[in-house]
Amino acid sequence: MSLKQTDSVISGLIEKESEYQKKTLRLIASENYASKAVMEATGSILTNKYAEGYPNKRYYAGNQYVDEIEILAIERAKKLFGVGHANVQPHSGSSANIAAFFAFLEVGDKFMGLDLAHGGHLTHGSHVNFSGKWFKPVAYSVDKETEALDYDAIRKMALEEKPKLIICGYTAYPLEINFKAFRDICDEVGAVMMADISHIAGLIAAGVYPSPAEYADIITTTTHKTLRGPRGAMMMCKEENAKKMDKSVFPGTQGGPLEHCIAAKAVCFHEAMQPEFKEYATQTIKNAKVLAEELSANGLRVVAGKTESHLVLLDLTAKGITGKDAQMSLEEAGIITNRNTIPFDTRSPFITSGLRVGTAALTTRGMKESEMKEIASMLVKVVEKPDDSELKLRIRSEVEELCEKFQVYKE
Ligand code: DSN
Repeated sequence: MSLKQTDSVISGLIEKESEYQKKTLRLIASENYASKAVMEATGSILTNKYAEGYPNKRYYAGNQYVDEIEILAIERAKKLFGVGHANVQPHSGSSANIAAFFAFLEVGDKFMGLDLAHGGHLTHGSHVNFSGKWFKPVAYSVDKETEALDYDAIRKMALEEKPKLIICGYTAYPLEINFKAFRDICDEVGAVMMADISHIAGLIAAGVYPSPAEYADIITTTTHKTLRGPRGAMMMCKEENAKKMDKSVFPGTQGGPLEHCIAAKAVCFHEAMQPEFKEYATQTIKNAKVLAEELSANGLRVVAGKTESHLVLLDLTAKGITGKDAQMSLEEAGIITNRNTIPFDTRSPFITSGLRVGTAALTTRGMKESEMKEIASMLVKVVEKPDDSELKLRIRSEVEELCEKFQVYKE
């Protein structure tokens, strides 16, 4: 029986969400639209299979085809990112980071990560997360003036603190990361270098953003952000760390792998090797640059003054509106964003002074520079008059018109 016949309530809600995704502008930097092929694999019969263990070393019988699929996913990941070893089983970015910690650290060990308010992730040492509860985090920050990473200051902190591991790779940092500088710091203090490339994985795969492959001891990433695959994650490392990393995923922190997601990851890696993917990634960065310039020209302060990636972080302080209120007003106008702390934010992570916007999903829809200009203008109008209901209604219909021209899933 179809979903509609079995459960018309869920089916109806999915239909509504589908319409909503079509008719709104998705500027959430961590979101994208997976291809129909990726979604077909995700929704396949592979969800029926238990496959604890690794290819050719399973704890269950009947994995002949599942092994072939997982091996393909691993080999494609290795080729795509130029790494010695890959593990495609982590269920999520947080799961991958938990496994990375347990591969290299003991509970209570000290590590360094970027402050959450400065663009780091919860799993990079937040006190409400396993990383801050079970380990000893020391947070580095961006420079107060430039709002960029200050590698000298990070080095100085590392020399003083002597962490066992240093994380680079962030969720709200718009500039390029100097992975070589992190390697040098890690070598000097004897720390493990962990790169969490969740946000920038697609840009790295396409060769339009620097890669940590030759420098990092361990790399974690989600597969659904700029990489445009299924919701999930993966880990990569040099061959010498392969056993340690694999053991930490299974049996260390996970049980049965989600083979339907692993098949979808394999499809996504195949797609990411195609020339069109490089075009998409190149355009994603071009679009973000135009968006940053236009927002800035329209009076919004762009954190760090620019972007070199897919995301732009905005400081709304001068506009007298919080990130939370801006996010809500924009949502009413059909522009979907997320509030975000800015470096040295005086507001809580629930309220925030900033807004994070990204261009990956818009670029997947086929939007280019001229649409970015249009969107920047709409966004600024709403931020300047968040309570103007008529304006929000007008913008919403402009948004729908624009979305109509850029269908994601053509029938
Ligand atoms: N929640 C993701 C993001 O939006 O950046 C990170 O896990």
